[in-house]
Parts: sequence; C-alpha cells; structure tokens
Amino acid sequence: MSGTRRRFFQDAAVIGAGLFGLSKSLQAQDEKSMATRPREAHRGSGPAAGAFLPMITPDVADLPHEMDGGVKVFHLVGEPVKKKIAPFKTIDAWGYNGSCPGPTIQVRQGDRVRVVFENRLPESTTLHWHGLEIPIEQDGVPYISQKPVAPGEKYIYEFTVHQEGTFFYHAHSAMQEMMGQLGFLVAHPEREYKPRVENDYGLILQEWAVLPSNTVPNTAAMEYNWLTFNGVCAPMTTPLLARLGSRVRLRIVNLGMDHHPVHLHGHQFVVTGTEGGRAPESTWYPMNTVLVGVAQARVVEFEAKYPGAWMIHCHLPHHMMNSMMDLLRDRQIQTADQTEAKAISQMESLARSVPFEHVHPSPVARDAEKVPGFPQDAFMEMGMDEVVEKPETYGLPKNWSAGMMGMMTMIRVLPEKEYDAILERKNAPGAPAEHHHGS
Ligand SMILES: [Cu+2]
Repeated sequence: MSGTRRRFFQDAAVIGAGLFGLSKSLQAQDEKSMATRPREAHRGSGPAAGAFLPMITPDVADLPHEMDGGVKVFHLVGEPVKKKIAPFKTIDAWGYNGSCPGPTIQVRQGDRVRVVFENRLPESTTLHWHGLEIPIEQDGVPYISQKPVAPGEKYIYEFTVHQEGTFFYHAHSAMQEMMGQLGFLVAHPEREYKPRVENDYGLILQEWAVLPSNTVPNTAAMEYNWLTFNGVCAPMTTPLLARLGSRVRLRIVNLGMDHHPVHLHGHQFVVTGTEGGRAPESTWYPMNTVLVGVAQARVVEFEAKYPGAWMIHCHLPHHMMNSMMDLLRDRQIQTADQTEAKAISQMESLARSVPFEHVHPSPVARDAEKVPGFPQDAFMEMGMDEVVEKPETYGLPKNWSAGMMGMMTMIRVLPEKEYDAILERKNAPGAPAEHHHGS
C-alpha cells in the first residue's frame, strides 16, 4: 500500500470521527459493545463513524475484543472441540475458543489488531491470516516466518489491516485445517460499500470424513460424508432472514478438499467480492450459482425480491445429503436388492440415537420394489422439525426439515410483519440462544 493511500485512510478516519463528533475513546467503546452485545440490536442501524454493519455468522459467535490504546485485542485459543454437526452426530473436531469453525473476527479497515493466541492443542500449530497483506513475521507459517507455537504456549500476532474484504484465519498445517481450524476475519471498509445492504451473512464451507460409529474425522480421506455450513449440517443450519425488498450480502469461504458450487433459489445475484476484496461494479453480472474454490472467498449480493423460504446449498449431489456412509451403507453395492424394511430399519436406528420421531412424509408406489434402482431418496428424509426448532424456523411448513440435508441452508424472505415477528421471538427474554459457544 502506498504512503499516500495509507495517509488517505488515516485522514478519512479522523475526518469521519470529527464529522460525527465522536472522540476516539467513545468510538472504541461503541465498537467494543458492538462486538459483545447481541447482534440483532445493530441490524438496520444507520451508518455512523466507527460503526459498521456487522456480518452475522449463523451458528457461530463473534470474537469479542478489548481496546489497548488504539489496538483491538482479541484472544484466540486453539483447542479440541466436541462438535454436534447433526442431531444424531457429534464429532471430535479441533477449533478455537470452543467453537468450530472458530469465532468470527470483525475489524475495520485501518485497524491495528493484536491477537493473543494460546495453543491448547496436543501438538504445535500456528495461525495464518489468509489474504491479508501483513509483514512476513505475522504470516504464521511454521519454520518459515515463525517458530511453531508449542502446546501450552502463547504467541502474539499484531498487524494493521489496511485492506477491506472477506478473509479468514487458519492453522497453517493441512491436517489441522481438515480438523476444522479456521474462522472468518472480516475487514469492514472505511466507507460503506454501495449499494448498502440490510443484512450481511457469512458461511464457512467444510467437509468431514467420519465413519459410522466414529467421532474422529479422517483427515487423510479423499471422500467426505458430512458437509457443513458453519459447522452444522442441514436441517441444523439456522435459516438466514431477509426483509422483503431488502438487499442481502452473503460471504462464502471454503476450506476443504472440494470446490462447492453454491446455488441460490429464486433470485439472481452478483459476485461483488473475492478473497482479494471488493470487485469493481463493472465486473458484476447476474448468476445464481457461484463456484467457491478451496481457499477462496466469494461475496454475493442480491435483492430479496420474492417472499418464501429459498434454498442456499452446494449443488454437488452428494453434498446435499447427511452421511453417505450411514444412509447408504446397504445401498451402495446392492441397490436393486435393497428392501423397504432394510431401508427403514437403518434410518430408524439413526433416529433412535437422537431421539426424534422418524417421519417419512413422501409416499412411494405400491409396487416400488419391483423397479430396479429403488429406493434412491425414499426413506432418507428425516422430519425433525422440533429437534432443530428455533425462532428462525418459526412458521415454516410442517416437515420442512425433511427437505434439508448436508451443505444446505435457506434464506427466508419475509414481508415486514413476519420478519419483525421472528426478530421479536429472537429477542424475547428466555428465547433460546442463537449461538452455542462451548467454552
Ligand atoms: Cu459441495
């Protein structure tokens, strides 16, 4: 970054603060409370100096920070995490601060950032800041830019974020990445992007190879049977919400072994950014499926024009299922011999472990078993509306959860009244917490 540009950002920050009459400490305080208060309070709030529209990472919490002079200080702990990825599957992942993926870090372009990192893993690790232009000493590559952080040790990263965009942090060790060691780092721009959005959401794409009756991911696998958005499989993924007619931003990050074509139903979007930052408007063109390659970020924006519960999902067919191994264990090699009784019994043994009522909402033909290839999707749907109920699922049609599997979520585009009714349920005292933060 050139000195002129850097000076410009510094000036802009000062001018911004001056314009809105905020002292630096007030500004800092505001930002601090922003990160620790429930995010709902900031939705739809107008732009102000020092404030930004925070990204919401469904099912993952934000990492709070404190100020040390002009530095935003974050505490990140790498550690093993028991992660429930589906109502009937808990795995032994690794993550940060009890969360997998790790908690979301949100900063503003120009911020000085310090991350006090503690390694509670059983082996050495480092933290890499994916996409950030920072000094080599902060790059987090073991043996090249630093000594690995030994178990029980702390390490301090500190840098200035001069970019804007969608970045992420991850362990710079392949197997640790596949155990789940990554999280968002979003740098909000000095000047709000145009056109402005009402909601900004983030999804992290991960894949896991965990055999039936096992809990430890096989990080050397080349085939994956569990696919997650923000660490959970549908229907556990918390639906995104949009007010009808509003503009939505969706940031998608992929760290796994596969590329994922992420598809949005019923709307067209434009790609407004990549892992390198905001893309110029002249590059935007309509599409509804974006390929998110490994190590990439894709930011899309769209007008939520049509009311309804619209799917957002990876379109690779096998990524739209929960555990190929569990669901198809008898089908893969003897599809035609599969009996209805066998198919039902394997689903019921899964259901018993939750437990929830095992619902097969869709009918099959009377003579279905005479047709070679039957069953395919029959008997795999598992209605579990009550198990995954939360304010964001309020009002969905009965058995909605039977239509949701794998790397899948939905955006509920809602007229004003219904939108507000759900927000009210979310903010009601005693409402179930949106986020589960293990430690
Ligand atoms: Cu996929």
